[in-house]
Amino acid sequence: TKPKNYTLPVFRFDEYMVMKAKRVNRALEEAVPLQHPAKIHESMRYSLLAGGKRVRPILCIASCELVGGDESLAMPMACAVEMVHTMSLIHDDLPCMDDDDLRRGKPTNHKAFGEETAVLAGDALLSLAFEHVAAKTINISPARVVRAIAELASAIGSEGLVAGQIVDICSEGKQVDLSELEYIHVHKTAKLLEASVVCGVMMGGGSVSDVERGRKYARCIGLLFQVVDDILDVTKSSEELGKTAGKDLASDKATYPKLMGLDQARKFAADLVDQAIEELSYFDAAKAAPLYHLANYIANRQN
Ligand code: GRG
Repeated sequence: TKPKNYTLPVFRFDEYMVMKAKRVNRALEEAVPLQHPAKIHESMRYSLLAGGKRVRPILCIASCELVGGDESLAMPMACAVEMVHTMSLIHDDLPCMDDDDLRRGKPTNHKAFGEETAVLAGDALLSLAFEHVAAKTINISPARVVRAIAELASAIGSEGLVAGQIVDICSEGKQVDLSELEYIHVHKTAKLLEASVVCGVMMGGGSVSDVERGRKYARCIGLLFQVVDDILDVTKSSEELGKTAGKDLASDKATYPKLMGLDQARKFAADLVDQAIEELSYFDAAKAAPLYHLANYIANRQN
């Protein structure tokens, strides 16, 4: 039993995020040196080192620490999930996909380097992600590393991100119901967040049940991430327009607020946070603190 005057140690989440993001940025910088051929490496670095919240690598590290692993065990995998995330953004922005001009506050990769280079930079980052995990992970059994690599690969391919993207593309201009919307988001967004957590637990030496508990937590925050994105789209554009109905309530794109109403979408988000936090109750509270705060951070983020 705890002494009467016992209080949980204060966890400084903001400091944790800044510190982890700095270390991830340093590791990413080292992982992609500016070497020959300069054009492709400049293009890879341009998008990879362009900022971003680094939610996925920090989730990976926090999940490794959740089961008692040191940050260094998860760092190669943390870099890999950010490389995959960045390449998916580069390809998503291409003229043949979303045709976007801006990303992370800068011109998109194809605007800065041209389409051919942007496609290749994405391909090279995807390939480097797997090379990096396989070559740089030390002090972890090869069987564990192979399991994590399989987990990451399955989150990306035709049962993961690519599946979400193709269903999203095919649904353009059509009526999308809640179950199809959920399919798109689970695959486009939640799968990589799930792999970040699951691979982090694996790198930290977690048991099979630790992995499955981590997965349940990640599934909640993965969906939460997108519900919040949809809510932000509505509320932000409402603020910008000074109107009550935002851009996405008026546009054709299916979103949670559009399909279930803003209040219900907010309630859905709150339920997902509660569920995510519930999944952490089995773990040591101090070790689970970063993941607890990360769930709240995802729920309350403003961008
Ligand atoms: C993965 C092989 C492969 C191909 C790509 C284009 C594509 C297939 C998939 C699209 C995936 C996509 C762009 C999903 C959206 C994910 C998302 C919520 C992005 C925003 O993430 P944040 O807010 O962004 O974490 P920052 O910039 O902070 O990292």
